[in-house]
Amino acid sequence: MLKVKPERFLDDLHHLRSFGAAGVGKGVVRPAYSPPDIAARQWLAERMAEAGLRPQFDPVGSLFGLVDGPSLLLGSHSDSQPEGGWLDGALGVIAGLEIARAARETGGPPVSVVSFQDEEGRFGVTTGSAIWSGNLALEVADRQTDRMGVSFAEARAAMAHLAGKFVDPSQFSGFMELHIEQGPWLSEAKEAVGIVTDIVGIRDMRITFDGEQNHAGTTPMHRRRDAFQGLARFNALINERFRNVVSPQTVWTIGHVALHPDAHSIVPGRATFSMQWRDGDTERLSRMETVIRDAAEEVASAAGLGLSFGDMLGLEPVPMDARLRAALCESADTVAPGRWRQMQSGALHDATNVARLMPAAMLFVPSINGISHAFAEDTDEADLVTGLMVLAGAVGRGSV
Ligand code: HGY
Ligand code: MN
Ligand code: MN
Repeated sequence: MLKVKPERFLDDLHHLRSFGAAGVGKGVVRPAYSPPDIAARQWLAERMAEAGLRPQFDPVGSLFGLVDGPSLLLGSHSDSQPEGGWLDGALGVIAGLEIARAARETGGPPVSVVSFQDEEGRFGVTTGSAIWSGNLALEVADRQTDRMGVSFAEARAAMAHLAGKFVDPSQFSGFMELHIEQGPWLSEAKEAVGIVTDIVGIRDMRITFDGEQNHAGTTPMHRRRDAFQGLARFNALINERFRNVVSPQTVWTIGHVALHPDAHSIVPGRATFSMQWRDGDTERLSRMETVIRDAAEEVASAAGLGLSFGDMLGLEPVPMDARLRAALCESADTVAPGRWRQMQSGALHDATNVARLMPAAMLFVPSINGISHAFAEDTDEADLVTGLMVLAGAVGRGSV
């Protein structure tokens, strides 16, 4: 077993939270390319160098800490949601750093580390690793915009002074990512670890209804072309039509809505919103897309609204690599006997993209009350250390 140092790991994890610390509890606001995100990546690069790793930023700001020659890659991401917690992504990066450091100190196997950029999708879905893996073309990524209309190309320019070349993935023999579960199952069962069997797929696009902006006091109801009313009808229609398509695992979310001009006394002239859906079955994801496009077209035509769809971004469902998964299961059985399970991931992760390039696997630790993507996200420190130990055990087995 590699001799990792749990206190050093926890100290680094708490230090990383100081970049963008916000809200009550252990909240973080560190969206991709924000000043705290860039500062955190520069601090991580220093910690990597201190650990004897060679830091390298790629053209989109993903940060690698490399050893020379072939190695295993560990990591996750260090950007956060607009309101996030201290562990989503950060846990996997700092665990990777601690294991790479311990491996160098104690003559363990060669381990490199990565913190991918924009996993949280300010500009889409797992942007940095999607580009690195070839799942997303850089030109397509560059034209994506965030909620405020800033383009990916503009945002990544803020890291241009740090950027090097894309890292050659052929030097890595495999990728493992430790993450919080972000769901309730481990916490409810009082279990310590989940070994991921597969990660669901996702589709994500922006939809816009264009109506007629007008006075909210003088425009009779029958003359309005109210873009928000179009969105409301669309939402009711897809909820109704999905009934015959979805499974209990399927989820869909309209998480961002922008009304123009966004004022109490103006009939909205435009409604732009995010439409995201996730499932473990590609066929079902496609059937849902048909429902969405048909419903939007029907609503637009019935209400006299303009309609446009943005680029549809997506990732396919992926199974985790059997060999790496078996190493994680063996390690979990040693570190936390009787307190672990195998489970599907309903959240997306960089491992989905990296699986295109090399064998990839993941493990989870519990999220207290199943909460994340919120300031209240947290995990008992004993569980964080258990996750570190299980990952270190799998790396140290030699079979990976
Ligand atoms: O949205 C996701 O599943 C991930 O946390 N970015
Ligand atoms: Mn994450
Ligand atoms: Mn997340």
